[in-house]
Amino acid sequence: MIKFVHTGDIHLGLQFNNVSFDRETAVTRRTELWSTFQRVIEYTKNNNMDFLLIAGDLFESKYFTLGDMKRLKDIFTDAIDVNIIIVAGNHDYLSDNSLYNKVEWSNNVFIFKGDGIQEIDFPELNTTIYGYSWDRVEIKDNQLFYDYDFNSPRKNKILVIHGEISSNSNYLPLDKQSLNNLDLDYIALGHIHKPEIISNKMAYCGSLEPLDFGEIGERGFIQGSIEDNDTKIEFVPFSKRKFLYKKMCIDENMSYQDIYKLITNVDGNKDMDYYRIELDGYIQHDIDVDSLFTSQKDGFYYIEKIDNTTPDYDLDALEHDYKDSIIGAFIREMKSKNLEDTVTKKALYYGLDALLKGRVDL
Ligand SMILES: [Mn+2]
Repeated sequence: MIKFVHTGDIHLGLQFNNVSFDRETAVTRRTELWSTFQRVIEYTKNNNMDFLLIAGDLFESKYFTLGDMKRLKDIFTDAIDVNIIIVAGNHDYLSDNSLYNKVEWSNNVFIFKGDGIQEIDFPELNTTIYGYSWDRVEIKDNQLFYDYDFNSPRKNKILVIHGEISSNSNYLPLDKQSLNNLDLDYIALGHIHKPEIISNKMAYCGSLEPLDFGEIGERGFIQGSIEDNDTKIEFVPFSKRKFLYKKMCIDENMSYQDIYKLITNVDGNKDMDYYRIELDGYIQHDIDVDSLFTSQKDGFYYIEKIDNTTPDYDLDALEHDYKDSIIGAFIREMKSKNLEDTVTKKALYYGLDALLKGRVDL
């Protein structure tokens, strides 16, 4: 039997410029990518894994330094009994001056290089690993499988590749049926950041740590074993933090304190996770949504807001205060229609927003 961990899309070095993080949160997140990756290495050592499969986008070439690469080398050297298999993806593709070529790797590290699919043989483990490394930033046309024979005599056969299961993609389009038809025991896929077990012989590991609010929910790696051509795989949640998106519906009967408690009582791990909370519905017009969120800061590791509320006006008071102006006339006109109708009510509120504040938020 052989045992493996399949990871990828780690994006070491990422700057988090595209996320609404402040500098400190971004710097912390960068260090967490490293520490979680190091935890994976410890995991493979402690669980006597034969292979660590890294299916591309191990690092961000744009931000990675030679110092970072040496650090990676030392981490791998530390796991000398684990065979570490690396294919490059679109973010760490192998150009001539790739940092992958600038360090002396320990002999447990195998990086796929060269044109097309290559194979690395592990006779003592009765295993052949096939792989393909990107050598450019986009690959639209996939000719890789047309004339390649996966004909190794070894019992266990694995393919590691970074690409997108799709008929039309700039990121190495892969055809699920063609992959299924290959005579392989496991296909370790990278590129899609959402983990997905496609079959008992094929999976996307997903990102190891989620990278932004586009990556909601559990992240981790795939762990598997192959024995007599019987492949077993499972997803292992492993990320330090999660990104969560929570939508909360409120109404004009709720006080500041009611809404405050609703946010405070959100489920999940508030000390650890990144929360994006959306407020929807009518809100008493004198409740300050910014304050509702800033006052939560102590209770959350990270919280940000999406404010989709509509201020609820005291129509009678407004009508009285503005009885001689266009605002009073507007309220009277709209009241003569059916305010139970949500469209009419919205029209009234947008109109009041425009008249009273000189703005409309749509
Ligand atoms: Mn990626």
